[in-house]
Amino acid sequence: MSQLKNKLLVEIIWIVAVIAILSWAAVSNASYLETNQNAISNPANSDPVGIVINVTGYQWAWAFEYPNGTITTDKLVLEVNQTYTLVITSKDVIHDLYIPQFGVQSYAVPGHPNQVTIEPKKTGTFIFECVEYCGEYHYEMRGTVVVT
Ligand SMILES: [Cu+2]
Repeated sequence: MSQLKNKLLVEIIWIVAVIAILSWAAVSNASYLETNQNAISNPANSDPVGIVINVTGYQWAWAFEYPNGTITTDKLVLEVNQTYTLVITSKDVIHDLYIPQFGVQSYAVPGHPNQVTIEPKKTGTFIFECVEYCGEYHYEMRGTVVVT
């Protein structure tokens, strides 16, 4: 009988511990994304919001074109508290832009632009990378997002 009680106690401790750990992970993840950056996915046919940056993936780099015509490769420069729409496409094969600290992941598909709206809430240097295997030098498709 007491062995059964012990098993029940262990079972209850396990259930409570798992719920506590998962709750902590969910809350800390949500607040991390909330306090760091803010990203909203936009359907490609909706109007872009804020400053438009054309993002082109190609084998094997990313090009970011700003409204004044400046193009940077492998570095995305943004201002804090400014709204941007990234219009993401590809010159060749399918790529996938991933900016983990912005909660952004979007395919770059030739002839089919995807839009993501972001508003950096914090200054700093973050990373981006391609997360769709796109050929021999796929691993070179990474760089930094600099928020000033
Ligand atoms: Cu790629």
